[in-house]
Amino acid sequence: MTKIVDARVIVTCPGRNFVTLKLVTDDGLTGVGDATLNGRELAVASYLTEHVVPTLLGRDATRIEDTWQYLYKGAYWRRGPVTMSAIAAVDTALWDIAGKRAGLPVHQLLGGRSRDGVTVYGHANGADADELLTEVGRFLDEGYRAVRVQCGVPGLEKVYGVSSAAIYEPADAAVPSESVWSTEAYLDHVPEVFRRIRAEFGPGPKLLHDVHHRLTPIEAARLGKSLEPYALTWMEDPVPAELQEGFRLIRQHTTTPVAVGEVFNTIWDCEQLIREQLIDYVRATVVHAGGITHLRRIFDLAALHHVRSGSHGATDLSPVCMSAALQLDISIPNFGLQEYMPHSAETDAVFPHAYHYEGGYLHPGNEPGLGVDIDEELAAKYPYRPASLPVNRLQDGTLHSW
Ligand code: GCO
Ligand code: MG
Repeated sequence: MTKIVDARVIVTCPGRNFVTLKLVTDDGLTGVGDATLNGRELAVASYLTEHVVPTLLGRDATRIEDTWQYLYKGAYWRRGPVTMSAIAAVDTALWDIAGKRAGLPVHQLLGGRSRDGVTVYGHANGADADELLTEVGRFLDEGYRAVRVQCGVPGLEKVYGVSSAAIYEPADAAVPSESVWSTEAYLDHVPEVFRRIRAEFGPGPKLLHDVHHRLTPIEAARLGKSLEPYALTWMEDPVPAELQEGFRLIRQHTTTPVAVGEVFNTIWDCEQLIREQLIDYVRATVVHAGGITHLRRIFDLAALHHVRSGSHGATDLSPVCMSAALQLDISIPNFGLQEYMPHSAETDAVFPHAYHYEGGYLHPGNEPGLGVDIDEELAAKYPYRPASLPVNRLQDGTLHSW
């Protein structure tokens, strides 16, 4: 038995907000877990501080599964992003400790490497197709094999995923900023953008596109069909996914592969999607889907149904989450792709990590545990700043999905 003797919840804002749990054991090991929920950070911090930390002190740090069950079943109120991010932070920190105790990287505890490196996709975006083409070219020159492509739409001032900032940051204001959306303008524009990209770069690069939950199933079916000639690797979040059977309609109409899952918190959010083979990639993440223990369960179910992983890896997930995701990515049999948006230099300094990018791949490194830490002294220099995700309205003012 190795007791947890300290548990600290660290909120820091090195350019953007992150919540991190750090556990300390009586034999002097430490473990970290990401608990960041973009725009709702303090809810998870408080859930951890007020309700979870008191139950952790004195617990056996080697009982990872039991602790997961204790926090999930013990709360009585199951699921939801706040609960599952808090559980994820504890679970991730315990895996980190387990790896350090064994002197092995966590992927060795998960069965070892199934591949040499983790193929990642980068984000190319442009205000118009010309700018976008230059960006796609830049990513391919940097060795990326897969690129997510987002383009401005004529007539719309702001579009999800399109920004001139070096570090993409949608949580841009304390009170949500607003943008205006037109499905008609979007559906009219996107196929031409992909036609130009394929014409310029040929069939080689994997191309992805994020719809960000903005369409209905029949609209998504139309988009998927119109993109078939350009052989996308995936069309992401075509519709909001609360109604899992809504994906059947998309499936009946198009062979464009579908990816979904960045807002999922448990296996129950995608059980039908996976079981009925309504999707091709499940994009749940360590931090929002209950940690390494639960995400592994989701990926194992997915493997039975020809669904591959495609984990979310936006900059609002900390390097702690990325380190944990890479341990899974490198080890599971049904890995697909990993999203990768480099963090700012300030963030990287607060979270020193072993993973590194090379030629289209991320490599988790071979440090014992997750291979990441938080510099608490440096973190303390960046106090929390309120920041919210934007909202989106139709042209008549109706609130739409962002
Ligand atoms: C992605 C995502 C993100 C989210 C963000 C919300 O595919 O990378 O859609 O950009 O919008 O993580 O906090
Ligand atoms: Mg997305």
